[in-house]
Amino acid sequence: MADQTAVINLGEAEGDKLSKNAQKKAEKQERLAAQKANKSATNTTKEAGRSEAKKAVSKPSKKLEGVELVGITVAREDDFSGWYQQVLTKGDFLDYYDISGCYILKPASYFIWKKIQAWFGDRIEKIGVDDCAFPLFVSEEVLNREKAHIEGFAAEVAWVTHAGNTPLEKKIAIRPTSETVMYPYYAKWIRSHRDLPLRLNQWNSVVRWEFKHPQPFLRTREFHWQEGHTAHLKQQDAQTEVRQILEFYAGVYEQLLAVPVIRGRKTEKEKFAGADYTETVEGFISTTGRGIQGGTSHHLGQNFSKMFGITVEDPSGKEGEKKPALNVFQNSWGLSTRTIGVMVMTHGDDRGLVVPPRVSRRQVVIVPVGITAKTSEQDRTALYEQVDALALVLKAADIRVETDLREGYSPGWKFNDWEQKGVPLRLEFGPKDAAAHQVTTSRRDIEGKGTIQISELATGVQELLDTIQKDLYDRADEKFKSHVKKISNWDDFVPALNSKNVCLIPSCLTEKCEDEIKDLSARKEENDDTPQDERAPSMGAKSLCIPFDQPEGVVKGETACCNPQCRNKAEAWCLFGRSY
Ligand code: 87F
Repeated sequence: MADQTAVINLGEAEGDKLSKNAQKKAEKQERLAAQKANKSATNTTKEAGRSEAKKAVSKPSKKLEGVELVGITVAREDDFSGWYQQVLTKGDFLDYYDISGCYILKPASYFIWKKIQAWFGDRIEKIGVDDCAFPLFVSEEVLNREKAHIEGFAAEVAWVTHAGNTPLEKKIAIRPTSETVMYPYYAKWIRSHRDLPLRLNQWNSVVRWEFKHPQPFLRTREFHWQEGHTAHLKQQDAQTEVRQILEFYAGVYEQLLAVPVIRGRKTEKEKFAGADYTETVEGFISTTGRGIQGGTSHHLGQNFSKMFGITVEDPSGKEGEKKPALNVFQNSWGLSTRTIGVMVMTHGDDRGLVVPPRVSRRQVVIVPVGITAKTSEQDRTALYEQVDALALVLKAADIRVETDLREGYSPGWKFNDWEQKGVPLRLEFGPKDAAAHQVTTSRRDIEGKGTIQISELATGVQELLDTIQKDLYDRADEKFKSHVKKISNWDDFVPALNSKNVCLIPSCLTEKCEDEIKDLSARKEENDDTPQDERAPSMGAKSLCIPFDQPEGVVKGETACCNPQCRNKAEAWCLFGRSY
């Protein structure tokens, strides 16, 4: 058995001291984070045990009191990364793993990924994209065929070097992305223009051995995503698809996750090096004031088809006429489980997760209330039966409902438990509700309670879920919009960043200018040992995108570039910000 275990080495980083240090640091930070998360989980149990014991002494009661649930112990605004860790672990989305940068996606968060798969998968299928599965491994020789583009990424490639104790004749890479895995077969399969378009997608996981501080969902060494790779005869068809896919990505964020995004094009500096251009959806994390890339759709032009020899004969050639072969036009596009992290950071609060109804494993939980020591066994059973009946009505209407009839936990404990898990709507049902033919409602996203008549249960609940979905989006959208500052005067730029904004500035869009802006907006006095997330408030700003939706005010060849060191004229408004 042991002999069949593969050994994985870190490729290019082997001799790279700097990377090793960075890796050590990242791993130390990760260990601390995991320890912190584990400690708070252990404390929860301990404290719960203590308070349970206290209760038993001070208030003897026939009814078994539930253990006290210890909520999120740090405020979102005080310690955002501590808050994020607790919200994920206590909300049952994720657990830490003994390999730094790798995490377990528990059913509640994986359910969201499945919803994204269904929504996006349905749409790409309709436009003619098919799913498939290519191998996880790629030989060194094939990986290096993409040398120019892989160069910047080489240090992140993980390698398998052994089978058990036996060194492999040739080390094998684990895919960091599948261009090099797939494109040799595109060259083999595409023989004629009649084989086009070829449009394939994979739902898989890839490995990138990052040295930066890992963060669940946002930056992980293995991550789940979809990667689409298409080949077209006509450039225009490829370019149309790039935008179509981008719009689907925006739909995943906006319609499913209730997260607003800005659509735009990456600058030359920030685009994928193998692409002619990259389109992107960009999100915003309000607590840190940082932008976050949400998903990218690349037009690869003929860059890869030239490298991999993906050609067809020119269909415009007449009988017998020999025209030179045409290189196909290609796209690639990817969306990952980072989506879930952005969703959590957007909606979560000091009580825990807040999950939008459209993606929540449980949309509604019904908790029986008003049962006291005096309640007869018969009345209690009757109430529980009514609760079950309410659930059946909702299930019949395709609402994902659960009843919480657990014994030994008080209603208050159950409320907190479901709130921590982010269930969007709680229904309470007690003798008083029964008498009034109603249920009491409590939305996860706002304070206060309401009621729905039982005669209108299914429609009333569905309407409320739709309202919650919409309100979550509207609130996040308003927040994002209020943190996008249009700035033409450089002196206002860094103060705006420091006030947790992202900034639209007139920009010449050159790489040199971006480098200068990054430099000028970074505070350098910080000591380098500070963990990355604490250093973030002082990091330099990057360009996030050139929004498609351009405000008025930049006149090409007239308006000055915002960078004080730059003499160029502005090309467009470009969104800059500190970012993830
Ligand atoms: C890390 C290691 C090796 C990103 C990497 O965006 C290679 C790469 O090619 C690499 N990190 N990239 C760029 C990925 C481009 C592209 N691939 C298909 C996508 C979407 C899906």
